[in-house]
Amino acid sequence: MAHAKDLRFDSKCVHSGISDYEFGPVVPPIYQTSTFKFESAEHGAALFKGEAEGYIYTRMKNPTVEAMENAIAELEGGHKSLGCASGMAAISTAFVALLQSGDHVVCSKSVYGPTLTVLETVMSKFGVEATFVNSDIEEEVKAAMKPNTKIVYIETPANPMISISDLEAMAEIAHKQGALLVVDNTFMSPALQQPFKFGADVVVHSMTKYLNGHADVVAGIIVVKDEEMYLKMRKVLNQLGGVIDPFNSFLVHRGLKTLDVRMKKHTENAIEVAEFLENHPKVKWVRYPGLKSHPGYETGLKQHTAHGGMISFELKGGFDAGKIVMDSVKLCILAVSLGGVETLIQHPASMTHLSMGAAARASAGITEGLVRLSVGIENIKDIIADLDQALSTIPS
Ligand code: LCS
Repeated sequence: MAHAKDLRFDSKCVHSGISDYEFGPVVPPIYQTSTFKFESAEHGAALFKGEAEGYIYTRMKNPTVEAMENAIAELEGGHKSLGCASGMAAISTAFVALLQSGDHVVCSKSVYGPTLTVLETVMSKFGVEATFVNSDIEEEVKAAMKPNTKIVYIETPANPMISISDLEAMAEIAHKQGALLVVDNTFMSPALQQPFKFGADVVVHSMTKYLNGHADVVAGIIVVKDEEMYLKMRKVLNQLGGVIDPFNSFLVHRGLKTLDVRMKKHTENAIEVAEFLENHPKVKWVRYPGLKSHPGYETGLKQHTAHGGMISFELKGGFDAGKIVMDSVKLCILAVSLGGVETLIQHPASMTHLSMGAAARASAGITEGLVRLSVGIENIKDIIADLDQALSTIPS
């Protein structure tokens, strides 16, 4: 078989990270073991010294985990990747590995709530300072840079405002100052956007979302672009211990096979839902990267190949109307998280972005009436019929 590197993206999804295993299985076996037997005392010592290739202990390295890590590095166009217990484990491990006391981070205001909270309440305890900016406005990012800025951290599109930051411009600003650009690529996945192509230094994901795609795993990943960075991250991850386990790795690797197909269907459905909402009399505004009304529409066209499945919208009736819709949907599920095959609906201000606090939400433009939709792969007519009936329950 051709090496996965030589294949097109949709073929890579199916074949990346797969090698030859004992008995010839076509998918990687689940090596559900915490530890590995040494051939001899000498062999064990050689493994620990790094003089022999092999496995020691699952927190350090495991073949099932390694197979999934190789697949994602391949899909993102990175050098190697590190499987983590959750998206937050990936993000916090990257912060600990890359920062030290006295360093400064420029972070987007519109990021997943706990990412902002980790910088503000955890990293700050260790002397790391952060400035939060609207990273879709380049001037704000430039103005926030300091001589001790070590990381520019963005999500694009960002959770939950779906705001789009220019990856190339962010890389240029960061690099000019000797800082790294760290990108959370959760909302797009490598099927639609590959931040390394635009100058990112580190890519992180909540694999809980599109990479796994089936709402049955919590996991994260850090993708790096060179061996030096890999060794630095691996050392910290092994020591802090927030690693993914073999079974979850197996599930994510299985989910990757349909990533390209799923992202196409998510996008196809989301465009129709966004247009339906934009034309609905009870909807005030809609944020979706595929709508020309999105302020980042043109920037998005430069860096993602399709617009993805995430939509935020505000109802004319504000929070009360949003609550009625969330309590009236029948097909769409009222739940946080995103990126699974089922359509989910949630309210960022009282749910995913509660931990940020009202002031930070207001400053990031996260209104109290904002509703977020993760559009699934169901039949589009069923999704729209459900939203239509739910919207009709709002009193005029
Ligand atoms: N990054 C992004 C962009 C996210 O949306 C999330 C979780 C994380 C990182 C953290 O990943 P986790 O640790 O949960 O695997 N986002 C969620 C959301 O919007 N609703 O529930 C979780």
